[in-house]
Amino acid sequence: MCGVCGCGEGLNHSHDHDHHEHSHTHGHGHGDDHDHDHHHSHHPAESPEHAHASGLTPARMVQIEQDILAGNNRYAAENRNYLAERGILALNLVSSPGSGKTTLLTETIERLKSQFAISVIEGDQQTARDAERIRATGVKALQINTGKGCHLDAHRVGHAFEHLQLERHSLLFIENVGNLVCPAAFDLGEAHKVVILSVTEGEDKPIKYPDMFYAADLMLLNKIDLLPYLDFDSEQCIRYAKQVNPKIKVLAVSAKTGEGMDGWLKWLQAELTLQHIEYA
Ligand SMILES: Nc1nc2c(ncn2[C@@H]2O[C@H](COP(=O)(O)OP(=O)(O)OP(=O)(O)O)[C@@H](O)[C@H]2O)c(=O)[nH]1
Ligand SMILES: [Mg+2]
Repeated sequence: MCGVCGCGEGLNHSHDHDHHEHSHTHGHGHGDDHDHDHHHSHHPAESPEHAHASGLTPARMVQIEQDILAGNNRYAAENRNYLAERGILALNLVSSPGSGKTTLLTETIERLKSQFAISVIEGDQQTARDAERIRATGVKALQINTGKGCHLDAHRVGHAFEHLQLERHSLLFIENVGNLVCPAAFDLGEAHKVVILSVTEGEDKPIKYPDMFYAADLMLLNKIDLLPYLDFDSEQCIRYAKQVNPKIKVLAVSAKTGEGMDGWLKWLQAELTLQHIEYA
């Protein structure tokens, strides 16, 4: 199970390795379309096998949760170094299912692909549908299927870096599993978490799922083309988001009509400039 929320990661999670420090070729046994040598070494306590719930005291569960997150943080630090050494900007896109992450990505890629090298890591419980949607734009994408898992973790994302053979000075999008809870706790080594909230979800989501909005630096309020048909209160939603995270930046967009995309692209370009990733 996932040691953070108890929602089931690891029930089907057959890591086929032991826990000694070693470089390795790694098969996750999840249907990922990769199996490659990797820059990570293994850390003890990084695997969900450590989180069998049955018969454990609450104190032991808390310890397990802390161990899992500490293990993840070590991999995330390795990922961050890997990205920094190569001048790669990585963004972790998080949201509930169906908010429009993949649609926003394909629209963004179409607008930027002639200017920057772009790669995408797609996290979903099942299917390679999103990676196929991304590949249709002509950029490299790797699907990670998490099975029962409810979030991407830094270890698996690190493997994906090598499989994708990320270009120096490029842009990497990581689309996380649709889930407003667990991905908040798992640092992947990204520069920023970007939370996408669609207007069909209700304006109260930032206060109901505060960890995610606290962890994100940018909130994209998507599907604004639907506002005329809804009683969604955008201003209240933004107030709630800033109540949880006063520093969060908010941009309203429609991935469908393209409204607001300029603001998002401007934000991206500022971040790319910070990483010294210049236009081609
Ligand atoms: N009206 C409208 N529909 C949108 C917009 N963006 C996405 N959609 C639709 O929303 C649905 C879900 O979009 P996806 O891009 O698959 O959402 P997702 O967040 O990637 O979904 P998961 O990966 O399953 O979590 C699709 O039917 C899209 O066409 C938008 O801006 N406006
Ligand atoms: Mg998607």
